[in-house]
Amino acid sequence: MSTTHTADAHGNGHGHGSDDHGHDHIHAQPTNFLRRYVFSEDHKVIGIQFLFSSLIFFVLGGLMAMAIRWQLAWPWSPMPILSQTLWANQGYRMPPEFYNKLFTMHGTVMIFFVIVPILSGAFGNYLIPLMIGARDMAFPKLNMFSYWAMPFSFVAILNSFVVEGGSAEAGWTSYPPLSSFLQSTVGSLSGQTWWLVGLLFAGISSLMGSINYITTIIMLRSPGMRMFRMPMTVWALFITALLQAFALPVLTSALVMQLLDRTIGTNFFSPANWVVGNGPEKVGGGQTILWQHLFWFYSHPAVYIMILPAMGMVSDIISTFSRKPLFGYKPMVFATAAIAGLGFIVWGHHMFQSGMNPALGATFMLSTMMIALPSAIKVFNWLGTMWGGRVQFTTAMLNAIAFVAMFIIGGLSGIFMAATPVDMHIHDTYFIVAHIHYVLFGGSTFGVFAAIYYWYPKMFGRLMDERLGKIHFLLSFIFFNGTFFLMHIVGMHGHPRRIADPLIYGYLNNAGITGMNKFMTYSAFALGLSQIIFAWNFFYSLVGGEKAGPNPWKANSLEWTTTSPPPYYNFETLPTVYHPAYEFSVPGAAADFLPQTEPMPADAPPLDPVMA
Ligand code: HEM
Ligand SMILES: [Cu+2]
Repeated sequence: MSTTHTADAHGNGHGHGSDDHGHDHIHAQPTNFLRRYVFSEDHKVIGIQFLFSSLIFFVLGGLMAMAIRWQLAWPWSPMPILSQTLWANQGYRMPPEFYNKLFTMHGTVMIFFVIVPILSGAFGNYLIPLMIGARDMAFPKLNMFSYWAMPFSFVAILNSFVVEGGSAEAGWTSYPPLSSFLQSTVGSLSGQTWWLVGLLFAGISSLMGSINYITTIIMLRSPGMRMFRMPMTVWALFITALLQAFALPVLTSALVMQLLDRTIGTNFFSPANWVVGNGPEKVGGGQTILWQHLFWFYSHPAVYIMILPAMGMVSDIISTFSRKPLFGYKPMVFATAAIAGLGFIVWGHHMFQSGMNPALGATFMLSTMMIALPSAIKVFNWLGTMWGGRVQFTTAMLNAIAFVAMFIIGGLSGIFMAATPVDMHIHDTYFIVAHIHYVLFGGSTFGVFAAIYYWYPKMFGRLMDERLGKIHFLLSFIFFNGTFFLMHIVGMHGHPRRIADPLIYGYLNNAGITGMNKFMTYSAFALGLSQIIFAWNFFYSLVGGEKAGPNPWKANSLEWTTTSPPPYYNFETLPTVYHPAYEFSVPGAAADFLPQTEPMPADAPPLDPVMA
């Protein structure tokens, strides 16, 4: 790393500084509106573009969830708005295949258009250069393309709703033959093709992003920012980018293969001698199970793509608001890497029921259960960080604590599913839906809320309202559990997942299922409505929030050493880093925190070797 980090920033950033080293010169900020806010190459603007796009899709996915819940509580009764506009000539009743579209698109949107882009796209872009002391990503143009690949996928996914036959309805996992035979379902007309195209573009976007993150973190750290001084957020985003880069090509190939099966008549996933409907006999020769292997080889690692960044961000938030160093920083890094590594060899646990060799099933069971170890390390380290700390219950902290608590529940139900004999019983029931949501909503989504409340002042220069934030948190937490906890129980009773009308099963009529379904639906509506408080707080604070100043939470990492929002070039001079980001309550320090840019006081005890 160069010594030119003292290159002076020319006032408003015009002109080039003493730029003998690529990453340290300051480009002039474009003055043209389009180049500045639309086709921007600034990682911060791109991060915020991802943030807004994902929040819009969050609303869309949430509305679909409400429709799903309505149907489950009052099967076939008319739904507000939808029945009047779409099904007037069908007796105002939702057609059953529409239910299939709902859960398919709800899952697809929430995973590929909300959680992945918000964690990696929004926070990855926004935070990585700021936290490692860089002026931008390594490849700003590529970064711009990574955002602008998304509108193609937005168009493809939204368009799938209006094409003949409507959107895909083979589930977000899109198993053949439902997905690959044009005649198999209504939604397997062009809706499924649009689904594949949408995912392809989302994948291209992710891949460009991850190349940028990996290169940036390896190449552009500011002087003194050793790898083991990086905040956990950066570590988690780094490891996630590696996961993306290794796993995504496999999904991309599988998507292309399914696209070819559907369009030019290849037979990668079509077995021999199949007849669908009145169609001709399929020539076939392919394997439907092959799709499952390829899909889960990506999508199991992808579940960590959907939670590791949140784990990283929550680690930093918990340390800041406990005013204590993160307990066991290095073990935390290694646990993250271990989870990612193990994540690659366990995909078969999604296929226990596909008729695999029991020896293979046992292997996948054991390797899956091993993930409990690094996960437990993380949980204990979060608890250890809070233990004995002077905990400040800010909104961000409350959401972070909820993340930990809900991740514990989601992790425990994961162990049930990992055990092949138990999975026989709960496979494809609401137990699975409970698990998904404890991890993805209770975990990742509360992590996202924590991150938004925490970094909002950095992004927009103003604080969100804490009182509204706490009300939003409390209502979300209560109604989240009201919505999803009972799903474990109805699942144990055998309530199938992905079924529009559970009451066609006699055994479910007698088990109190209807009452529980109604309770969950009321909670879900309340959960959805609670988000209005969040939306209000978010938008109102943009103009009316209290001014934040550079470091409202008195945190140590580099992004807090620059203004809020940061200038175009991030830092006046590239910061020099002297220690990890967790030096809270250092004996001898003037304040209870010590920014990474300030050397340790002379009389401070040496850093704990596990920490340094
Ligand atoms: C108000 C919030 C939400 C509610 C009420 C809700 C409700 C539901 C329900 C009832 C199902 C099961 C559909 C069925 O099996 O027939 C489902 C499936 C699913 N949800 Fe959600 N959900 C919510 C938020 C989320 C979030 C935030 C995520 C991810 C970040 C998510 C991801 C999924 C996934 C992946 C599935 C599986 C879809 C499938 O089986 O193909 N959901 N949701
Ligand atoms: Cu998995």
